[in-house]
Amino acid sequence: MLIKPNANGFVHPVASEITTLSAYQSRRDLIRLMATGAAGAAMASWAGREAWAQNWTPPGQRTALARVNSTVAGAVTMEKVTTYKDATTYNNFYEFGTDKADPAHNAHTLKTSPWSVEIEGLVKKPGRWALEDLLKLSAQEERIYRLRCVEGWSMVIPWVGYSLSQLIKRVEPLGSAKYVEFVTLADPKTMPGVDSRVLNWPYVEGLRLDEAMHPLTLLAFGMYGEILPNQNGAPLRLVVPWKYGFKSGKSLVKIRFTDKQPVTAWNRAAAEEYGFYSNVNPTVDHPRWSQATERRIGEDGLFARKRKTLMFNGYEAQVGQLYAGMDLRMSF
Ligand SMILES: Nc1nc2c(c(=O)[nH]1)N[C@H]1C(S)=C(S)[C@@H](COP(=O)(O)O)O[C@H]1N2
Ligand SMILES: [Mo]
Repeated sequence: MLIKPNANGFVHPVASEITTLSAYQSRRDLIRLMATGAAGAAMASWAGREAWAQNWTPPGQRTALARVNSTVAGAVTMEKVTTYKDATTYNNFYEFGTDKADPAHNAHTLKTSPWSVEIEGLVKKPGRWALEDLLKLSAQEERIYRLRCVEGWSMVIPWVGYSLSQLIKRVEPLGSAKYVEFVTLADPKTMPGVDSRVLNWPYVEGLRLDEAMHPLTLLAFGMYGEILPNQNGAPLRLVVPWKYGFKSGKSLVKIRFTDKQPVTAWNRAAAEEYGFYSNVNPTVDHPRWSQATERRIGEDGLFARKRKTLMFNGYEAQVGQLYAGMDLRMSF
């Protein structure tokens, strides 16, 4: 998220460590639990490889086992995937600092096990879910989504997870439930950024129930065939590909079903700048900068050609009807 007005002032990330092999090995038990779907199986077999995280293999060059296996329309884009290094060293995760390189440097302190997610509010089956049970709830699949930040940059990332709708169906929302609120971890002991007043912690996001139920809305546990690195929102996060990146809350601890539109952290911080919907929309500018174009991370040079931003980040065919009849200038 951009606080300073210089939207296009791109700063190259400092080269910094990615999740180390030993940190990864200590989380092996989780990988085993993830080995439920085809993508999960691919993960387990990649586990022994030294260079597991350095290179993500494009679908066309994979073994049958590691084939992209998405059943959801629009879940695979044919664009060049962002390098693992860029995707794990250029992050927004303000709980670990506001600089793009901060999360990769600081997020090693995040304790992702044990972990649980509380389901509460207007549902028939509220309760606490252990991460292990969430991992087993549905087969995981790989989905290659564009992620477009409100700041004007984008990436293409192969996520691993399943549609959030699988979980929502299981907990049975009441007829009165209209919205879903997502609360993320705010632990001052492990998250140095929670001391700062840049946001009101915890970081909260929200979706309308039909948006949360849309098959493209992903509950992600991994990326690049691996468990999520801490800086990308371990052990589980949301990925809502047709909305600006900040709608995709990281390190979720609570999912609450409500009848009122949730007040989200960014909405609370600057309501004129960050609306509830925050659908990617090249025709509605942020009050301080244009949203018509974007810079793809990895293609950057100081004078890099900009890409045109697509309506709903390119997912209009899949999600456009969710907003039929709405004034997207008012409901931004
Ligand atoms: N808890 C939490 N979730 C968050 C954020 C954050 O600061 N805290 N930043 C958001 C923003 S602005 C973006 S663009 C994406 C970035 O995800 P990535 O670092 O995996 O690319 O995470 C989103 N989720
Ligand atoms: Mo963002």
